[in-house]
Amino acid sequence: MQIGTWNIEENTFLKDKVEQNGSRFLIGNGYMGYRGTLEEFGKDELVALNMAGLFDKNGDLWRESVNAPNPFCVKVSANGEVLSALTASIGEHRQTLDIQNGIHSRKTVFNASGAKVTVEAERFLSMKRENLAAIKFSVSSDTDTNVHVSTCVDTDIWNINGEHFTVLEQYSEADVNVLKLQTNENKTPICVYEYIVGAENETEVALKADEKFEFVKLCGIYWGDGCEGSLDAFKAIISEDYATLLAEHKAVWADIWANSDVRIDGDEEAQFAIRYSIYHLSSIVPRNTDKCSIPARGLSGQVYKGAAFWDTEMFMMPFFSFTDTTLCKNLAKYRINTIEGAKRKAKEFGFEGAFYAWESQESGDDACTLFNITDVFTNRPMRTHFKDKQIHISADAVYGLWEYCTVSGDYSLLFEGGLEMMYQCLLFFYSFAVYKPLKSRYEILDVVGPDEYHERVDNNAFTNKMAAYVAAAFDKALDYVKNNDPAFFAAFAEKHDLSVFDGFVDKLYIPQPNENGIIEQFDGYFRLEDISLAALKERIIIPNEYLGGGNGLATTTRILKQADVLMMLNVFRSQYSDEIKKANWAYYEPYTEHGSSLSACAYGIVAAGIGMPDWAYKYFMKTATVDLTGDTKQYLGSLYIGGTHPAANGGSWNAAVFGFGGVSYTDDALDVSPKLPAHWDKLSFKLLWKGVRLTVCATHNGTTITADKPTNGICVTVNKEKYIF
Ligand code: IFM
Repeated sequence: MQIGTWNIEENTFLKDKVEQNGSRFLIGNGYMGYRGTLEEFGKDELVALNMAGLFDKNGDLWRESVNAPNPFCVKVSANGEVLSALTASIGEHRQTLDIQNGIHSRKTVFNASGAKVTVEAERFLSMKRENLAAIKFSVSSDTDTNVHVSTCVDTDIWNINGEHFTVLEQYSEADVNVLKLQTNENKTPICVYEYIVGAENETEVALKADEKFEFVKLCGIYWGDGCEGSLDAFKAIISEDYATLLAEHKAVWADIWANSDVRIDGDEEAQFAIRYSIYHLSSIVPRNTDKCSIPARGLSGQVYKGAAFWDTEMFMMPFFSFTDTTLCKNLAKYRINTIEGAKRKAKEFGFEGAFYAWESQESGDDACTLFNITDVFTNRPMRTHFKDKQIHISADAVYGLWEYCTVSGDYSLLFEGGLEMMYQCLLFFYSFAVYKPLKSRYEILDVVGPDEYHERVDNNAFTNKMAAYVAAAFDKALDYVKNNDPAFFAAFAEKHDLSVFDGFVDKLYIPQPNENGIIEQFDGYFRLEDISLAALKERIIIPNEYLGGGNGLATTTRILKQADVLMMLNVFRSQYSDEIKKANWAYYEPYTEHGSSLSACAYGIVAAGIGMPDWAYKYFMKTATVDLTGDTKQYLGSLYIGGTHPAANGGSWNAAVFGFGGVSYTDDALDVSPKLPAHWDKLSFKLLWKGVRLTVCATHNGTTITADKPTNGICVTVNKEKYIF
């Protein structure tokens, strides 16, 4: 694969890369994502138009996001020979993703019965009109050739857990082919429209040498309430020509880059990697709704059921809160909108308040099953405790909301269910915690922390610290509401007995550094077998065997799947000294498998802060190139987990900006203390802080910050010194 300034390119066709390239060359517009497959491919090549926020359950199979019919299906044959990259002889091949403009293109020259037949295609999912999928397709040949081109909206598509729609109607109306479907479980309508300019669904062309046959296809995809009046909406779209639709799509991308680009001078590889991460985040974030969040595998398919995890709040939302307040607010609102599901879950497990879904779909009910992994030895489902014990999810949801308020300075969500949501989450932690009278403290027992290999542990440092965060954030939110809307506060205090939390946070046990400065990941961690990762791996009998849970090889050892204490030191980086960070980094790093793409960024950010630029760079690049190299676990047990890695994409922005950019903040002050790797000449990025867009430009000689409007006295410091604009 070649990497250019703004694009990636594959110059040979390799069958065994089809699956990986499907994720690498993904395009998306937040409403839908389309995998980077070729037009002649089908379900065996994992073609998917994955819909954001639309879910379906087939029988007893896992409930997952819906893949819509494939609008980009085009098949070509020349002189009777099928031109497919999978079977035909190929002279030249190029597949390109232009990340500046969100455009996928391909050019393949086939050797077909003595003729060289060139197939070219360019496609995009419109950023301007979220229902539009557009493709321009052409065929040319060096000799006179009879070509047959066939295009359709393919309903025979890839699904992981069974089929999700039935076709109700198919007809044509005024040059538009109409396809009406509905999902199986909730009977949600889906409408797909196809409009072709310059061809029919089946076209025979007697192609003259060096002539080009070209057509454009515009498809409209709508679901749910969006189907209402959608044919008229689609007709308005197709009244514009392809060039206009493409130009307006590119204009939106230009705005996205203007507000979010990170510039790294002196390191082309890092420059591309950070932009590629931003490209992915921007392609998959819901743009016009607060009814869904970002799935853990983005819009690259149905892996992880299309559900949102803590990945959104803890890894991706920082990017959005500092670059696009509207998008970030929608993500925060999504958790408020799904609180009823979280309350049902708390009740189901015997607690009060709101226990958010580990795998959250549209209602907030948990899509995670109690048996989430299949054991490779027995082929039986394994009991895992992600759903019932990974309780930090409720604190992560609060973190997303409260950090949005802090960074944007917009507290309106508190009055739109946000304060209630924070209260319900605090109530959940309060009801979950156990008071130990002999120790005079609350403890949080029997949980799973970020490191999923160690289940049912007591006093996981990250979880306890996050619970304390919820209490502190709730207090601040209450203060804000009290000061700004006393009547709202009075009604809230009337409804809820706030005194129940008295003393909770003061008596909540937060694991502290020991005499060596190390914070124990959970009670008893230090007593586990001290083994190296390499030695543990030698014990593996079957590749992909699951290392955690009841019988996993890592369970009785100190080997951890992903950053846990380091995640805590990253999130609360201003609360711990460099000495503590150094000691814990050195202690935990050798034990960390980085078996999750969520792990590397925490190590990178902390390393940058404590003056370990080489390590920081290594972990930054690891996180920023995850979807470029495709170098991640594809299976957990026998569960397929391939696709894109939005949390790592967010993690790379965090590592660049919080790590090398040295950005940290408190409720009312922002500090920028850059620590650039030696080989970088310059790092510059945008930060939307309290409604003012700042441009930070850091070199080895100093840092400048400019603002796009009067700052009204917002407090910004550089290396902790007051910065005057
Ligand atoms: O949320 C993560 C989790 O921390 C590790 N396993 C994969 C999940 C989805 O990315």
